[in-house]
Amino acid sequence: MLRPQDTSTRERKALDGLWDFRLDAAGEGRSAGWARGPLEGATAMPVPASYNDIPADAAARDHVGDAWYQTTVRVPRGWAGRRVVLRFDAATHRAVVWVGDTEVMTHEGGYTPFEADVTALVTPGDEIRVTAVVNNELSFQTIPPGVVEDTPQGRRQRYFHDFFNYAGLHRSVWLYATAPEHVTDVRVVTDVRPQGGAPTGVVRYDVEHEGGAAVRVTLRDAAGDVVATADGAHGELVVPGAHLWGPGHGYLYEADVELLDAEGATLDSYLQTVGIRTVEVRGTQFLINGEPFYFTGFGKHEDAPVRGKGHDDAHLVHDFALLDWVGANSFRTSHYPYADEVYDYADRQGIVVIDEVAAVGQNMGLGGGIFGGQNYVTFSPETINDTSREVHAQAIRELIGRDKNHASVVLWSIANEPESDTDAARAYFEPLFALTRELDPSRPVGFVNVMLAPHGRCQVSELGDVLMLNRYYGWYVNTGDLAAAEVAWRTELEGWASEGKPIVVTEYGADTIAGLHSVTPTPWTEEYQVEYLEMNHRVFDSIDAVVGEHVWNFADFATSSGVFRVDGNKKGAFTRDRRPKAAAHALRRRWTRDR
Ligand code: GCB
Repeated sequence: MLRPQDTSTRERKALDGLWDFRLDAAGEGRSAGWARGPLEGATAMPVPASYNDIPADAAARDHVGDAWYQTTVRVPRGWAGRRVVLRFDAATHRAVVWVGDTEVMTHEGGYTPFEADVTALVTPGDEIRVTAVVNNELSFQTIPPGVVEDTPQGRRQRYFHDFFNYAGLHRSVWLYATAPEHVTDVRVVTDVRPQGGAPTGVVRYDVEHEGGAAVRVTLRDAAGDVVATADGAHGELVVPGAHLWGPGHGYLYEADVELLDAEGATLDSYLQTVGIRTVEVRGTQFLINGEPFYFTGFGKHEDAPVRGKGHDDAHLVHDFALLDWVGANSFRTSHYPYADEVYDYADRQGIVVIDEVAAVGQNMGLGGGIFGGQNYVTFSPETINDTSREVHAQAIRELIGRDKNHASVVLWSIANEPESDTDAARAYFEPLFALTRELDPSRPVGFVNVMLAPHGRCQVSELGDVLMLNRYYGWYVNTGDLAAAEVAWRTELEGWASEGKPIVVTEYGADTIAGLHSVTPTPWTEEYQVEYLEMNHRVFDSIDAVVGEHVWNFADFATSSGVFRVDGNKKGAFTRDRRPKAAAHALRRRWTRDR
């Protein structure tokens, strides 16, 4: 799906700011027609933000069900004769949207955009009322899964993943205008042909559009100079002496995708950034531009005090500054697709991204232990079933549809820690791997394996191009005994290395309360976190197939309540307010030693 843009033919207007807001715990608003007029009894709610932590009220924080958002916006007068689109960058986890009294769209899935052509419902120069009902309930047929339980005290949402179920309008809402004849999709896939000293870059493109206009694509370099042009909806742009996009080197070209009328006048212009690079798995190596790449960095979360999962450019730029400070070259969008702005900035900064779909918590063995899912079977007709898989497939389609053109994205992760040691898991995942490869043959694909399905037991890993492993030797097992942890971890990892695929350790970490200290190896102290990481690094450095280390987590983050968590998960190298723990300094020493 294309982004709202300001170009010579497109205009956009953000609907961000304070919206009217009302919780609907009783679920009466839909039948009572709350969208048909101004929301009664509404309070103010900022967009973008999670609503949970804004009102200082447990009823909002722990709300289960519908939440109503409403605003009015004036459609610019200059948009007469234009196609007008209403777009939500995300609504967690699903929404129905009305313009005036008319329902215009519904969407399932909390982390990808959706939009509707509302031209027929608006008059340029007039105001419209936009209402969205956003629902946060998770079931076995949602991604991620959960269960809503009816209790004497009310409805309670249980879920099997380790981050707070923040909800609401987490990202921007837009009204935008295009010409009636317009570009509907663009795909670019790049290649590099070595040629003497300077490589030749190749940008293959496919343009989809409405109407019969001619397509022209003009590629400009970062200085704005035209370096290649091509005509037709499908084609190739060849760039001799190309500046390659690479880790730490976010060089971007820009493709102006134009629709031209018979006289050659521009009907539509969509600007697509292009980083020319290649990604390849060869043996146990992960190659970017033909060079072995070693991932250093973190699994992250979209998580901050007050805003919850609401996107914020200040947090974005600051987090990337800290990634640079600590020497990280990459991160994983654990455990869901992040805001578009994050990938744009990663492209610009040359930060490498493992892009993950929101399939987390599909594991009742694990969820059972920590989150109370012990009465469920993971994959069964009553739990995660064919319908769930279709929802999962659609989430993969939307992830790739949205992110396929980002140079920073080098690897798709189609699940985090699902059950993977059963025939049912294998049957569930096989078609999803096939789908991902069909949708994007240009990138490797994998899923993140859990400790409960160690080497020799996992039935899904062989479907992936890269092995992604989350392991907590020295934390959840061998707690406090790093010597025993080191032996056990090395033994397991050597087993995985025998598979002949690159291994990225996508999680290793130890909860740490900033300011807690000890002279002996004591879990939860800053010293223990450092020693734990050092032990892991000794193991990684002794195994060639390990091509990456992503510490869990970049920063402390909010979770549901539980005896395992002290005001959230504390495995951050940084605190939730982004102050470094001793571990951050230790990582910095390791990751910047060659700078
Ligand atoms: C994991 C999960 C992650 C948790 C983490 C932990 O394996 O992938 O979501 O937060 O462990 O800290 O337990």
